[in-house]
Amino acid sequence: MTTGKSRAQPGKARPISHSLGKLLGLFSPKDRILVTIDADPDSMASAMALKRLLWRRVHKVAIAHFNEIRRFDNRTMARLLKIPLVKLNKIDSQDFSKILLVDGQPHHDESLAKFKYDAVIDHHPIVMPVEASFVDIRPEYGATATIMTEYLRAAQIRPAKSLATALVYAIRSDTRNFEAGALEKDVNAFHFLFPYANMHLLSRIETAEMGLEELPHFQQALENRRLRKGKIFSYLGRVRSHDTLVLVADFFMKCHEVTWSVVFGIDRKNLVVVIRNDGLRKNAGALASKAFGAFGTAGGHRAMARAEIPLVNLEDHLKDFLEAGKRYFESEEGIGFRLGCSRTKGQRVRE
Ligand SMILES: [Mn+2]
Repeated sequence: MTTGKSRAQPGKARPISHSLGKLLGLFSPKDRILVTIDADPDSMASAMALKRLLWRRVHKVAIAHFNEIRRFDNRTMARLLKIPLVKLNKIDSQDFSKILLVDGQPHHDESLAKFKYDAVIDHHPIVMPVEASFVDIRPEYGATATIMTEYLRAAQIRPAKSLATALVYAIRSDTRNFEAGALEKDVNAFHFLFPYANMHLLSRIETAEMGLEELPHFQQALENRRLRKGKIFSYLGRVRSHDTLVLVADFFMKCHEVTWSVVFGIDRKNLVVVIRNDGLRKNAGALASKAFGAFGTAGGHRAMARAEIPLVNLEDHLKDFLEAGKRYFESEEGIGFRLGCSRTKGQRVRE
């Protein structure tokens, strides 16, 4: 990394203490800083860490997100950790002397691309050059929160409870609880942060998966459930979003007797099927393609799959289709669908 105009250069090990000096060197006490994010746990935590790093070094720091925050865990995180977020379209960038971006790159969204950045700190792969006075992109890190934790450590800052909790959740979230792409650096950052984090806040954020408006769907899912030989089947009728079907399908899998969970529901103009299994010698993706590929889009992985069938393809066969679907999953060999297929307009598409 060089001073002045700098471009991201992957693959070079750069000591954080060196980068810290360069980063802090950008700012003066009169600066009014805008940090733009695509709000998710990693970007929110990274922006908080950046705000902490700049504390008493600049006049003020605002964190602005352009996206709608829909996920309940993210909303709970912002609320419980009191993350001072503002909506990007509600602010005037002219009020700020420097604009920063964390956990993303300008080309990731048009809302970000319109700014000229002073600093970009990120861990996503570099697919095109990123131009800013300061660029620190480390694709070898599982989370930007890990990079920011290293900055805090280099600056000898002990994170407050809410900041540490945010960073811990961000690392867990971006590395899918260390299942995907977790590296020694992410684990090290996690170990450093853990004693400062608040476990009650963390578990509250983690368990906040839904709102009360989902409960009637659960009630219906339980009433409609059919269980045979470890396979559970339910139809929820119309739902607000297919996320509800995922919540219900995952919920059924919590029962230790259940090996397959298949949940049907109607989301806008599609019949949506969410399939889960215990992942033991089963293939949900193959089953979804086989059962539903002829009617709409279907596919997925070994343990999870989804199919979306345009209602127009089923015409007035919805009831028969659901009945056939239930029988299909209940039968041990699989009996296949017998519907008026000649009348359907679907085609086989893999997800
Ligand atoms: Mn990230």
